[in-house]
Amino acid sequence: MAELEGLEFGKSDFVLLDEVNMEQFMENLKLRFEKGRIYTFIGEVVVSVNPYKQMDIYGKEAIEAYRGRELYENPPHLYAVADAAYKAMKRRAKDTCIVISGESGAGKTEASKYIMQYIAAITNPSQREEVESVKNILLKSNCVLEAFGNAKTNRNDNSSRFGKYMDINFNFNGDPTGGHINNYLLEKSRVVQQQGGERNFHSFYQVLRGGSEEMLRSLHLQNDPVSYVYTREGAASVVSSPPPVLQECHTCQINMAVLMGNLQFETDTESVQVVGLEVLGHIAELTATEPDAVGKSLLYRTVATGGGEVIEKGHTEKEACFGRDAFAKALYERLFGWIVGRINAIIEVKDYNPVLHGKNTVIGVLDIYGFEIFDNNSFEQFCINYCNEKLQQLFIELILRQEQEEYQREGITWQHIEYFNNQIIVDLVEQPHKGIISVLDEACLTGGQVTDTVCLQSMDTKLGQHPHYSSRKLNPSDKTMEFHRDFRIRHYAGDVTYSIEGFLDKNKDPLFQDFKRLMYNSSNPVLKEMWPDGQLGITEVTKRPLTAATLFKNSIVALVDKLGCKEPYYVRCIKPNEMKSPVLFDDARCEHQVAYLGLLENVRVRRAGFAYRQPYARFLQRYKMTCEYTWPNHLMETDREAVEAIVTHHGFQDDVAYGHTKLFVRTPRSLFTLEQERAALIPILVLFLQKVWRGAL
Ligand code: AD9
Ligand code: MG
Repeated sequence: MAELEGLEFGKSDFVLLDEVNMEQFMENLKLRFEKGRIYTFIGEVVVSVNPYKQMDIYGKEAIEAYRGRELYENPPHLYAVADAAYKAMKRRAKDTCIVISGESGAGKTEASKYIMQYIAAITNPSQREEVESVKNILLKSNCVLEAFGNAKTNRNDNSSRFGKYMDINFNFNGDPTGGHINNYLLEKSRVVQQQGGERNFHSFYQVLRGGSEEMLRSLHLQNDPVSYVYTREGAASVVSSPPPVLQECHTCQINMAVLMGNLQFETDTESVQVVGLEVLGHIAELTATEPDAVGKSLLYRTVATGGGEVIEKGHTEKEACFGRDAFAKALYERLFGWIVGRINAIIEVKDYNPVLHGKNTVIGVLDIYGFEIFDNNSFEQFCINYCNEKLQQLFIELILRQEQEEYQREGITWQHIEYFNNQIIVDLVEQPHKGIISVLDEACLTGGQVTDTVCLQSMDTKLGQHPHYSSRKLNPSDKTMEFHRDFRIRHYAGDVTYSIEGFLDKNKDPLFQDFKRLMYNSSNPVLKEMWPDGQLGITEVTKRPLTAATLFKNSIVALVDKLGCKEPYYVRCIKPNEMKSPVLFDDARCEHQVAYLGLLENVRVRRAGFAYRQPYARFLQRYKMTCEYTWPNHLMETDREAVEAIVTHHGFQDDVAYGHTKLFVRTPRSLFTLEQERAALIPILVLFLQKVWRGAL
């Protein structure tokens, strides 16, 4: 446990609190924040409070101080966790992961960048060129992904609007050999619409404001976001620290094609027409297609009749607008996926031969959108909050439940610690046939007649009794039924009311095949590559694609499985206030986060628990040289007795418990003493053995 700082900075590990209760926890957290100590341990977990100002704690000196050290040798820091994850990976050939959680604006993305920088700084001491280049790409990919995937929201000027999980692969030397990025659910609805005070993705403004005149001219763009419907909303708001201007790249071409929000439609007596043929021409040029073809895909859709006949059906004005927006969103989403794919293709580990190169180990870093409660919460918040429920469940599973179960299994006296298990909410969302996603999917499959409101009624019928679900009660004679448009989930982090409007459309996420075909037929090879499904003829498109919610659920289940088989390290981020102020500690807001993150329970489990455990035989093998009763062999009946002899010999018998098969050590310090002694003895032992070999003894 870290005790290296003076007490005027508070306790650097919550485990050291005199009493574990909310009052003391908050007092300590606040004191440390006010003293500029933004990190505090709970054992190996780091609790971080967003300082909202630049801190001078991430430089080269800090990196050196944490490099290769034990967790409790230095004050709490992200670097300590990063180093612990790295050491476990290198010394014990374990795959590890660092899970960074907390609500929007709590500092997850910044933390993930510092962790990546630390890992980059401590690896490859011999500066091998190919390793340096992998590191470079891993670090720089952040900047590109943030440009395309982050946006200003009302909570955070640089909010991640996608989830990111990055695996870094290491060779037996502990040097990075490559990596892989998984991205989760980009909030593409932002491309066409933003809430008041928010902006579209950074990339748009970077190109419009930062693109050279020549580039903008070639893209038929003006350097003013107010000129475009899709960027108008956020054009006025200035972000305090503008992200770096994007380099000119051919993706801008595609990027800008989504500025087709400026295309409008009008209905004359006969049919719907595109207003602004000039814009249409530009879009055709940018997407390397023909203006007529673009116009046609915007105004008509090809459908197969029951008899197998293929006909063209004209859109209504509303349908045309809907189709245009869906196309713009899909263009951007595919572009984003393509960029991630390109990065992966470059950083992917190639030609790795485990026989030649040893075991390939991995550190995963997860930075995924935090829990969100907005004034108006929609399908995206529903998905994001479900994801946070899943991650909380993993935390409970790994840190709270498994830990307690092991004590029970090993027969260690243990006072069970109560915590809220959010599995019930996870089930509410994802349970087959019964959960919300399943009801949504069913409604989407039923076809056109089912509206959002009808779907909500179906949810009420199925889930009305669930303790974490509520909605206005159904009453057919109730004239207010029409206004019955939202439902509420009692999440582990608080109650969120979701407006059902748009849920079905967003879940179905329809995109007319005509757009896909248009893009597949583009003479721009990059675009073509992004739209392979455009080659299907209309009669071949029979299978219903999976819905957005189901796709998301599947990806999150896979993510949790991936994390679950790694040794986890946690960073729990807290947002001190809503003002982005470096001096304000909003007690109520902070306490709420501490409560829902389960930090008090975490301290209790940790405090009652044991930091370290090892089977008797392994412990004995490693430390028998440190005790005269066990070296070179012991004469006791069991390994356990021999281990007891070592522990007593070193005087930390009060710091351990003896399980059925393992020794449990409460504080790492005891073990540290043993390790030091062992390290000091090894050279003497080597000398001794050399003499034996040489026959000198
Ligand atoms: V979201 O879920 O993506 O909306 P994050 O990722 O949790 O959110 P982020 O890391 O983007 O939050 O932090 C928000 C802002 O807080 C940053 O843009 C910084 O201005 C500020 N911040 C966060 N951490 C630090 C830090 N360690 N030092 C200085 C920080 N500023
Ligand atoms: Mg973020």
